[in-house]
Order: sequence, then C-alpha cells, then structure tokens
Amino acid sequence: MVSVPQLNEKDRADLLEAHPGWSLARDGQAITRSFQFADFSEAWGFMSRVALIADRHDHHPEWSNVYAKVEITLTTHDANGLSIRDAKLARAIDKIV
Ligand code: H2B
Repeated sequence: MVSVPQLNEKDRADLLEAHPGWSLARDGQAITRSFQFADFSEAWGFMSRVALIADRHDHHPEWSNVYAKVEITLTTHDANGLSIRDAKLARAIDKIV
C-alpha cells in the first residue's frame, strides 16, 4: 500500500477555509459534511455523480444516505488521516452542489 503524506495544520486550516461546509471529525483525521436534498431521487443523483468522480480519483468517500439526506466523511486510509486527496475530492463535491 502506498503511503500518502498527511496534511499539516496549515493545510488543514486552508482546506476548512476554502470549504466552509465541511468540518473536522475524528480528532482532525477526517472532514465531514451533511447534504440535504428535496427527495431521495435528488440525493441518489448526487451520490451517483460523486461516485463517478470518486472512482476517477481512485479516492472513495465514507457516506450514508437516509432518504433525502447524504452524509459524507472524507479521510485517506493510505495516510491514516487527511491528505491532499481529501481536499481535491471535497472541492469536486462542492462543485456539484
Ligand atoms: N479511498 C480513500 N478514502 N482512502 C484511500 O486511501 C484509498 C481510497 N485508497 N480508495 C485507494 C482506493 C487504494 O486502496 C487503491 C488500491 O488505489
């Protein structure tokens, strides 16, 4: 497994500033954001788009869906914490909504 560098404190602060919808989770090892849609169809459409982007990036979200709500947590397993991959995926997800 390739080891990926973790974001330092400044990178993490920059990430949160650039993506105000996201907040730190798991003692700073992950970021999380909740998305509310009008109904299940919209939520699923969003998830489909995120899934395609995530697979293209080879970087996959941890997420859950309950009807119109989608909760996403981003962390890099290969880094045991946050990495540039999470910042890039958060940016791509924010572009969708
Ligand atoms: N997704 C996430 N969130 N973290 C990873 O470290 C990761 C991944 N690694 N998707 C990728 C797949 C790796 O397992 C494959 C082999 O490239």
